Amino acid sequence: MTGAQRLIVASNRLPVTLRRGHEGDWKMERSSGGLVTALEPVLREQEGTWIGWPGVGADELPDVEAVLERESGSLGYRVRGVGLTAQEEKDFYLGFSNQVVWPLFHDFQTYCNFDPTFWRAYREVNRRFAKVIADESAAGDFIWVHDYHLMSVAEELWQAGEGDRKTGFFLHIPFPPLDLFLKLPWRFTLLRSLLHYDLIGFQTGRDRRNFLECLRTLAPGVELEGEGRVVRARVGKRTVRVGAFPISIDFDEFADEAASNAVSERVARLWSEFPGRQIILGVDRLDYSKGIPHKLHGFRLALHRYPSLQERVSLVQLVVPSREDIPEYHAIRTEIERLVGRISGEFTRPGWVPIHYKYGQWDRPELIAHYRAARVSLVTSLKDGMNLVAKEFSAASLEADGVLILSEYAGATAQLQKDALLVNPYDVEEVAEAIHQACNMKEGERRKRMGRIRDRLRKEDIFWWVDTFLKAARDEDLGEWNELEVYQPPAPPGFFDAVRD
Ligand code: GDG
Repeated sequence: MTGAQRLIVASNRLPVTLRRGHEGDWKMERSSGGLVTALEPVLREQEGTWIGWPGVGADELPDVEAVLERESGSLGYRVRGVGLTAQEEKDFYLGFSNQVVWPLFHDFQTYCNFDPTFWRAYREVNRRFAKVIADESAAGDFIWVHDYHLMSVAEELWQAGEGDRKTGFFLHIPFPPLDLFLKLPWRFTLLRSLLHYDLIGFQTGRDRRNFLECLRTLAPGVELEGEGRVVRARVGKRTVRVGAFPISIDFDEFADEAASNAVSERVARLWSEFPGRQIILGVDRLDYSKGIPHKLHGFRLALHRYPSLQERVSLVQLVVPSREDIPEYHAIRTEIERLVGRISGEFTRPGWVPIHYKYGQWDRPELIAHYRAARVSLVTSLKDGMNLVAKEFSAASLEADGVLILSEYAGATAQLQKDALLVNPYDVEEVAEAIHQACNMKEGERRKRMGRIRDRLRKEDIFWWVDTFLKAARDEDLGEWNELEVYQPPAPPGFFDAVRD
């Protein structure tokens, strides 16, 4: 990006949340996380702005603007709020975003509620975001829009006569295959909306392939040019870049924190709670896409098939509350708790509990202590944009002796396929086998595999991700973007030779 260009970031949530205190004053909480850590320095350097919902109603926004303005000083970049009415929170956020796009894009078509009111609210809120962006930016600024809540913002900007901004969009969740995308009543409009961005970024080659397949089928005459990580799609007179950029974490920060005294003390405490036992760890938001019941079924089968695991390993499953107002999230919680009860009833003995299920939220040192104390991390997502938990566990595995069991449907699989133990979470026997293999893996092999995972993640961290995306937006020549890994489950060697003549 050249000197005069500024970076404007838009995401559903701002990195600061405001709540009214008892005396009617505004209390502000800053959220952390890899994305914020990576974007803040760029925003400071470019005198940029972050635009998003600060967690307040549309009617409260005028009050809040002054607080945000003040806060901008201490943050080193501007923050601008977009307010949502209670109805919009229902229809735009819980409705279209989380009961249409989220389930559909994670292949849960039967959980979708295609209510047209949700769609109208989505367009309206996207329009409002576009207005604030227009107000905050000038021609030539680069607008980086994040995630599935805001897919129509660039089109709204253009409709408002502000189409001279350069825009990029990054989808943090998967993009669905054609047959699923076709279920969406607003499929053409949404696809066209995305084409208003100059760069569309996905997590993996899988998502990019799905998107391009939708484009080829639904936008006749589209021409694709190039191969590899970033390609060009021409539709009529418009050319759009389409790329795959696997998001990551601040690896060094995680590793340093894992080595800190605060974390080391907690690790010692955890180990003393599980004397002589291996911890298998699950950390998931309570979401049907994370495959928590599948993980529990796999663990149960492993205990049955391999009795030597009993009393030797415990599954610690941390579940973080999420979207509690949506019925499917209640149902999945009930199912998980029923399964945990069943497995505990079947296997628990004096002095050993097979599953430690915890529902809540943990501060960062406690979370990192769990990562570091665990021998195995078990990720069984049924579909996942990336899955940062897998990367955080690996960064915290300081002695490089942890084993990562990873669902082949997590985006992280494309990068980590050689060294993680991959499972199809629908294959309960495969999950059980992987658990057995991980718990019995010799130290040398564990170190080799985890060492390579850590080397890779140290290089391809969150700062690499930001740089890569911004470079893909501005590079004239896309020639150097040739490499792209995709994951395809390999058939055993010679498997199809046995097909009859
Ligand atoms: C979406 C996509 C994609 C969780 N519990 C606690 C806590 N966490 C933090 C973890 C991790 C994050 O939340 C979860 O990230 P994931 O990537 O696993 O999953 P989603 O929330 O579904 O995120 C996903 C991601 O966006 C980024 O693009 O990878 O595929 O679905 O960072 O550490 N943090 C703390 N306490 C907790 O209790 N402190």
